[in-house]
Amino acid sequence: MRENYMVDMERGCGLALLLAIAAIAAACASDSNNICQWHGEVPKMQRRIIDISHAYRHDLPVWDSSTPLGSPVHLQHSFANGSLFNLSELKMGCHTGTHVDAPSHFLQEAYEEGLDVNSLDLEILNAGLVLLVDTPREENITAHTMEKLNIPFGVERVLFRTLNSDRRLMWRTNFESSFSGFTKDGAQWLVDHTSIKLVGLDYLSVATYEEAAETHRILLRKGIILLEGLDLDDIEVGIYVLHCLPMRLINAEGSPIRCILTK
Ligand SMILES: *[C@@H]1O[C@H](CO)[C@@H](O)[C@H](O)[C@H]1NC(C)=O
Ligand SMILES: *[C@@H]1O[C@H](CO)[C@@H](O)[C@H](O)[C@H]1NC(C)=O
Ligand SMILES: CC(=O)N[C@H]1CO[C@H](CO)[C@@H](O)[C@@H]1O
Repeated sequence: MRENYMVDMERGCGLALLLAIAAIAAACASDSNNICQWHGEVPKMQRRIIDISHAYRHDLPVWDSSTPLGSPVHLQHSFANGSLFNLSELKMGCHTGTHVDAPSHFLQEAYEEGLDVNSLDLEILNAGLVLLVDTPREENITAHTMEKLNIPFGVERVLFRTLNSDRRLMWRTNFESSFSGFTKDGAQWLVDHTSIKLVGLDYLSVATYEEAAETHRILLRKGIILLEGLDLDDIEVGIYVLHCLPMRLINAEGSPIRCILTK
């Protein structure tokens, strides 16, 4: 089972709150005009966090490669080198592991317009409702599949869990080109019949290997944000709040991204 854990906001913020309350109390004590009227309860907030990002493990599969990732972190300065600190360099592809695609990944005009990862809309990536669905395992995500899934109009973010999760493809060291994803007609159907602005899938591409370029173009042309390489294991189908933050990489057509769900 995946590691689900509870975050007790009260505990994390306890010290900060105490300090704030002490400061308010001090201000109030010396306040003759009585501006300190706040007597509310300290709010309690408890929510479950589900991490849907893969760790950058050394055995993570890499697109079109039979060699897994290895370590992307390389020590440059260390105690062994007479330095007073350890300092590493990060070196990996922008589309490694759990990542996001920007329109400039497949569209020349988007590249020219500067539609890099830094231009992606955080309103869509962050703090919005998302629907997790299971796709029929016997087919790729075609127009027919999309029709069957019957995603209500108005839903803007959808994570599609496919056969890839059953096959545990993100846990294999070899790249597997027979992974499930959107076909061209599936992408076209999504663009024509839904209000979806963000699509997430459980392998390194939202589009099938064979139709990768054209399918990406159909989705990216409409400004749909594509999350790839998500870890959707052991999560109940349903509605969650999605929180994703890419790096602000200028000119990059993709970025590693940390995505979590809250319930
Ligand atoms: C710091 O560098 C030393 C080598 O000098 C190494 O053994 C150690 O693992 C490094 N620690 C971290 C956290 O990178
Ligand atoms: C999806 O398409 C790929 C080709 O890109 C194919 O290898 C795979 O078998 C298809 N999956 C299903 C479930 O039909
Ligand atoms: C001169 C020296 O000690 N070089 C080392 C600096 O640190 C790197 C990474 O730990 C080593 O590979 C070098 O041998």
